[in-house]
Amino acid sequence: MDPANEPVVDMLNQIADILEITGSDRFRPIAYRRAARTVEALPKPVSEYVSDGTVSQLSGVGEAIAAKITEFVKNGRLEYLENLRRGIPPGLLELLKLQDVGPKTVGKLFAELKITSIDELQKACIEHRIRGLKGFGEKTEEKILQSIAFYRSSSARYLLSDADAISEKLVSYLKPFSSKIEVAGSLRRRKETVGDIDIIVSAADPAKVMDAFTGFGETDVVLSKGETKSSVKLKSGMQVDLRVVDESSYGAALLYFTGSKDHNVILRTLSIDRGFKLNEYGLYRRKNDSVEAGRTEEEIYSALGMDFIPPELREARGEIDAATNHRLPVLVEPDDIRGDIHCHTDWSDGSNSLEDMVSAAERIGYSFIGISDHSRSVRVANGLSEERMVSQIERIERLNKSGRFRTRVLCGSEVDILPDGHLDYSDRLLSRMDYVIASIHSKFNMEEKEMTDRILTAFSNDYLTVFGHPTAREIGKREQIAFSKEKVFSAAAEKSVLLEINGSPERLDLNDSLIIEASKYGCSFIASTDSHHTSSLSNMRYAVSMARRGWLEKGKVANTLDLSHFLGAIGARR
Ligand code: DGT
Ligand code: CA
Ligand code: CA
Ligand code: ZN
Repeated sequence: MDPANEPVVDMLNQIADILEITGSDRFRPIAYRRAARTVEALPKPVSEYVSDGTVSQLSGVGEAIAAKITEFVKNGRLEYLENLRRGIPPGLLELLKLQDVGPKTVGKLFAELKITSIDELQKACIEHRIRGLKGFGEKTEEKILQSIAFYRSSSARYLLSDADAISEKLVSYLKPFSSKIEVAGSLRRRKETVGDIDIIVSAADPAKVMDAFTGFGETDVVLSKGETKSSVKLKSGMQVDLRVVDESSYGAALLYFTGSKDHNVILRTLSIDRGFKLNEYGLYRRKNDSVEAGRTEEEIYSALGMDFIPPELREARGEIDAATNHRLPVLVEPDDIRGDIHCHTDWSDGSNSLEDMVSAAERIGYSFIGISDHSRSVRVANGLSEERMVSQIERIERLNKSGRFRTRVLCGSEVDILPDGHLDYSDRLLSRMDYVIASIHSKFNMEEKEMTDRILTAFSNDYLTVFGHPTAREIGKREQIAFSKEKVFSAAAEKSVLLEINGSPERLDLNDSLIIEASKYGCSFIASTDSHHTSSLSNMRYAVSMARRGWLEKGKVANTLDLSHFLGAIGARR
């Protein structure tokens, strides 16, 4: 989605949510959601359609909704929505953030039990008052309690991509005041979610940096302001800590505040064993307190007899031993990636045409791009019937023959793994594709044994190339599906099914710890973006971050191969 359209999409969906909660109308919520989907898929900011007066001609956007979009774009607010919001208790909208709790459920909980907040809902579950409602049972109470626990454990953290966006803005804003500046903390380690942002700066005039920092346009509250450390809370709710340090201590501070805490603890102990003392100011000889190192991280690691440890590995998972024995992996890098084979186009639920997608891939410099639209069962995503799939295959063959693009177009599909484990297309059709990504998009709640069988059945299809977003989790929204890691990962290794590292910011699936686990079974991986828009092709960096946190070298990531070897690698599976 064009980022400028996000507030408009949220606004339309929120109107639909409130209308559905109050149950005042059956059809208007559907209309608002349809309009939201249209705006989501627009190739440019909706404000441009407002300016040239074409907004009411967009599909699913009638005069009434067009007027609301126009008011919202012009004023940044919408009177109608504000009235709707005033008409319900504010806590009801937060209830919607719980997994498996939709507007109809919220409406019912409010109408029948007067529940207006997560706390009240929790209490009602514990007191078994939910099971008395029509259509609800003991199971529902358990599930709601789980959703509440999950929501509370994840809501205080932010997506890596959101933290990236704001920190990049902040760093370039502070750069003119700094001689050195870098992001530290979990964000520098590329952790999948970030609690707060940490920034380290050296500057000729520290007071000036601090003033600039606390005056940043997106600051909501200044939590503290000092000579060496300040903290602010941004309008998005995110907290940022800024530390100004002397250049002679810059490396030591960066090392300390990059963490992780567990990594630091081991480093400090090891420093003591070697006759040093390590803190955020430097590495000192214990016998006379003289400075051994501090300007750069490299210098400190090297004084301790270690190779430089990439931030993504600093999680106390054996990296310190590996660095001491000069056995750190040579991690895969963004530049190693030669292509992306998980991309959707407007043939299914993507926003851009096939040709636009290919030309965006060509601009990145990829040698190949794979088109993998949804299969027929995914109706909400406009999945391709077998006939449409055949015409897409033929279209791609013609496109390759035409020589219009230097980037080779591969034709695949993201095929649903149906509840019984069968794939959503006939083998005859699958045999005509360059590759097949098989993913789960339905019945996420199966018990572990049933889900494991479902996946293993899918793996028994020889056309399957990639297991897409293997755990199906969405960060903060949907938990991982349950399956036996041992059975699924060993089957993937045996049948040479590639495990996807999906770089879509809310998925990051597999994540670092599962990559490490799967590696123990000898699995190979493929990094991809699951792009629904040309602009999301750049999310490859998140897939690479997860791969790096998962200790992967380039040799374990299939799409670092050049085209002919890559074709060999996926063709070998036929
Ligand atoms: P987060 O913000 O929860 O995503 O995770 P971090 O790792 O960014 O943690 P944060 O912001 O609390 O602190 C940044 C780094 O500072 C942390 O990774 C290690 C270092 N640090 C903070 N407090 C301590 C501490 O008490 N002991 C040690 N050894 N290191 C600390
Ligand atoms: Ca942090
Ligand atoms: Ca912090
Ligand atoms: Zn998918």
